[in-house]
Amino acid sequence: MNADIPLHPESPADPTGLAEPLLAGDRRALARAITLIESTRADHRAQADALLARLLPHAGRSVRVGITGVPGVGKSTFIEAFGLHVIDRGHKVAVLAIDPSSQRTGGSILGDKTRMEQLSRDPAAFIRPSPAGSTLGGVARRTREAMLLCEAAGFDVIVVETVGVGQSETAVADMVDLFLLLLLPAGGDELQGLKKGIVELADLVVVNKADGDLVAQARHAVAEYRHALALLRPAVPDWTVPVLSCSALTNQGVDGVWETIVRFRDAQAASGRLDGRRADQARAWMWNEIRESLLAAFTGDAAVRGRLPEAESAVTAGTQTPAMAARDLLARFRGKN
Ligand SMILES: Nc1nc2c(ncn2[C@@H]2O[C@H](COP(=O)(O)OP(=O)(O)OP(=O)(O)O)[C@@H](O)[C@H]2O)c(=O)[nH]1
Ligand SMILES: [Mg+2]
Repeated sequence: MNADIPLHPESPADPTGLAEPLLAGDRRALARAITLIESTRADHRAQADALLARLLPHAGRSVRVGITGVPGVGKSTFIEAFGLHVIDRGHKVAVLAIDPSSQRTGGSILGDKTRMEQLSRDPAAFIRPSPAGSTLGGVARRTREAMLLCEAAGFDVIVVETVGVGQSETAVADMVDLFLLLLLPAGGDELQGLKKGIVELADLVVVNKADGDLVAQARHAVAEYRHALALLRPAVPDWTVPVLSCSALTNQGVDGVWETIVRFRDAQAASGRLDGRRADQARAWMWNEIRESLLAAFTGDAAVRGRLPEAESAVTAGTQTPAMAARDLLARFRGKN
């Protein structure tokens, strides 16, 4: 069942002492373990890798749900209502966030901790803000690893949140079992400020704020999106993307969202597509790591760095083709490796 197969089947001893309490469900140990994997220090990285190798056999047993939607759609309010509902059904919920726009990170942590007040106080919940980071790849890696740690700590529903205006939603869709798009009770992608292509990533669409004066508008939006989605080729075979409505404020319809997630997840598990999707994600993650590491080594290489400004100006001046400049730089890099 676990597609995230450890690369080192013989787990080395746990140098951090965090593995045992974390496996016992200690949230403080989990928080410290996540801090460790977020660290960029080389000695921390080695400890984090050892810890992950030790914990990987215990990861994977969760429902991984990605949630996106434009600012103000009600993601935090929805996750609070959804999380409490799911806890009520006997589950443990971890909420992680991906937000590479670091200037927003600080604010969104504090905002969410207060907006998800009841959830953050629940012992069956764990809320972790987005790690700071300059590259989306780096942020995504740490969020993936945090997800594995949460699973090892016994959290069996993982929610990964992102704002639906950048590139981060693809990164989230690439790490979850189900991707949920939260919409406002209004029509049109442009109207909602959604990036083109984001609707295509969704396994489930939910129109939020279907309450009060907005009920009729929400019904209209549901019909419109059902129609629009019927014209798209389904991303997952045998799955027509459902368009539901709910009110995160009154809780109405939140149970239906969870039921649909369970239905999707059960069908995917039964057909073997869940394992297939996770295996594909694990493979893609490995290649991302390779690309990022190679690029970091390349740009950090002294011989390359010394030559880069010259190469760039030759290319921009048109005196050398980009392909030739790249080959020359790569040859310098390889000469050292
Ligand atoms: N009427 C109504 N208002 C809602 C509902 N859900 C959220 N809101 C309100 O919408 C506003 C934004 O909600 P948030 O949960 O902060 O939205 P968000 O998507 O997390 O926003 P960002 O964190 O800025 O991306 C708040 O004032 C909420 O009270 C809902 O179901 N019905
Ligand atoms: Mg929010």
